[in-house]
Amino acid sequence: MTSKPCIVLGAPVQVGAGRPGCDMGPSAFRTAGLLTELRNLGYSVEDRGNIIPNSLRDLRHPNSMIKALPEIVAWTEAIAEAAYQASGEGMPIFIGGDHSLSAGSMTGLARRAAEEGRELFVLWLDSHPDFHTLETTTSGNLHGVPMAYATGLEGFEGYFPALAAPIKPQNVCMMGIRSVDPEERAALRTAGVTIHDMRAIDENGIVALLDPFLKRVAAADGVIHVSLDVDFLDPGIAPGVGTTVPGGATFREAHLIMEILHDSGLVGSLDLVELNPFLDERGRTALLMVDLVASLVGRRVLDRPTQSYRYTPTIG
Ligand code: 4U7
Ligand code: MN
Ligand code: MN
Ligand code: MN
Repeated sequence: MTSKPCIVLGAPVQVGAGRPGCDMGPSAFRTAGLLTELRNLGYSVEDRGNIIPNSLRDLRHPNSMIKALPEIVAWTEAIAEAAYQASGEGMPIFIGGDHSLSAGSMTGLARRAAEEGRELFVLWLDSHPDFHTLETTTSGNLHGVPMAYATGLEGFEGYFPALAAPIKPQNVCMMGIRSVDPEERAALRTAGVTIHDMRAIDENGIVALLDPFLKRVAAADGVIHVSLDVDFLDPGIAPGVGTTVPGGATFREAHLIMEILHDSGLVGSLDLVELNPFLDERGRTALLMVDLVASLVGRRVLDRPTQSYRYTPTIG
């Protein structure tokens, strides 16, 4: 991992999801000890508080299913700016908030990477590809569109901010996928994104799938943005999310990804999204997400707490 400071940015956006509650996500991550955990592992940490969305513009789209377009655009603009700034100073960790926040984080990070002449790669850990365009979404929930937007699919112009540098679809690796809508399937067929669905994980294991991606990133001297949606994890271990899909990643599969990523030294930024504390059970999903971050930044299995992971929050 980087010795750069970790810069924590809250983005309590929830109108991109179908049900309310994600606006409490940033608070839950902080209560679950995200900052303490990072500091205990030797990082300097700066909590920039929560991002404030830009002011709303009157935006209407012919697809009448779309919900909260002006709000999501306002969030995307503000998050993109914050991401661009923070990525010049340290390792940004975005705490959501629903997954629409990644439209902003990826836009800002892509701009930064382009300016530095560095290739940006994305590891997308999610049960969904979030590959709808504004035309194809039928639920109208805009947490289902960020990856299509960030890779430059058509139809976002005039609504979402113009991308200084769309992310190359060949630079995107998705893992854990198990819920894809027909329109997304059609778009993904031609896009050139790497998709490792849950069956691929079952059959091959994490190492065989992740290694080739990391080798490609290293060969390109690239940097990885990790976008971790809570619903990547199996609902049995991570109930605190509005879009549970059975058959998700296990505790060890998720930790192993994080441990290997740490050793690669290639990760430059992270999204933690879709946590819905209203649906959680005594904070266990928030705690698990923080535990995964610890593995990502270098805590080894042998250094895990001996007690089963029960963090008692303290102030300060
Ligand atoms: B998430 C969905 F229909 N595809 O568009 C949609 F299945 O950020 C789900 O990955 C989107 O949780 C899920 O509403 C968005 C649905
Ligand atoms: Mn390290
Ligand atoms: Mn998602
Ligand atoms: Mn999802």
